[in-house]
Amino acid sequence: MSAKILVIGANGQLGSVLTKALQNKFGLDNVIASDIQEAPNFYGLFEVLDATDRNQIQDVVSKHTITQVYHLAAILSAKGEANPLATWDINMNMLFNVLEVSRINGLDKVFFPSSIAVFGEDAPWVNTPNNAFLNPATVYGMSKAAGENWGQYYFLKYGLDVRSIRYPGVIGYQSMPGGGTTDYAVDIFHKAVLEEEFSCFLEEDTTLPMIFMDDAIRATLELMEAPKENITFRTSYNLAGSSFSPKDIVKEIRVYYPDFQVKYEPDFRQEIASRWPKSINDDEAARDWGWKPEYDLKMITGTMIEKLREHYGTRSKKSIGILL
Ligand code: AKB
Repeated sequence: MSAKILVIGANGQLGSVLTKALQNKFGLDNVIASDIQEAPNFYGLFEVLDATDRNQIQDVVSKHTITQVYHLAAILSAKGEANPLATWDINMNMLFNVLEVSRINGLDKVFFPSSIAVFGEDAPWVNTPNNAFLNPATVYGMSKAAGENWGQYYFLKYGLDVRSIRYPGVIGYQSMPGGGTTDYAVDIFHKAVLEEEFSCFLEEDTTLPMIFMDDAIRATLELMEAPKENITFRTSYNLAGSSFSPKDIVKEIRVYYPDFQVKYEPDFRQEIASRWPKSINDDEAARDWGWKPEYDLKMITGTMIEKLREHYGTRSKKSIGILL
């Protein structure tokens, strides 16, 4: 039987791009996108779905004879701190609903995104290993660490094939992030191309693990394609792209926009970022399913600027560089 895929959280930063990639791979009729409201100009099959309601997930799974779920809906690290108990409730209940519906309906595979937010002060900050101690300091990080263990539990107890990646901050031109601590790293490119000053909510030398959207999508598809017996981590896989700070990005952007201005106005998100790793060791992902990132900061910067110039239709006189 061919795969019938349900994407939950299809309007999000990762979900919107992953949905297109899945449509290309499995065919338009085999991917059902869902979110709490339909995105404008969405192309394909869409269901309005509130994942905190288990019956709604069950109805969509039955209606479309779903065989795989990619559950991407979550409240992220920064937004989650505004209402910790509600964040825990929503993130955990959505996951329980997905796991239970998947178990009851005998689904083939489930994808659950985790995050570098699972790490806290007691994990090594550099080259953080897959099995480092997890003591997250945000509710989002706590919900991801707990979620990883629930995924493993459903695999061990029920044989449900749950797979997971710990994403770094994702940088892409296709969509905007919302509510995360790494969001600045997308916003900064938009401001550069629009030739506006950028106000950065992190300090200039805050190095964090990041990954380009195309790498993040490829990693997800590669993990989900890998033979079941290769998956030795049933909690989640570390995933590295490239690590850099706001200052590093600004330096690369100034190759194209020498007058680009940034002011640093750190807020509560600085404290979140300060407890996250600076770089990630992803040897297990490389070993088990052949993971290898392609994009470094130079390539990310070049691609972001090229694509955002196309998007905004700007060809600034002040900017220089290979893309003009
Ligand atoms: C966030 O900043 O909360 C997310 C993440 C790293 O999981 N982008």
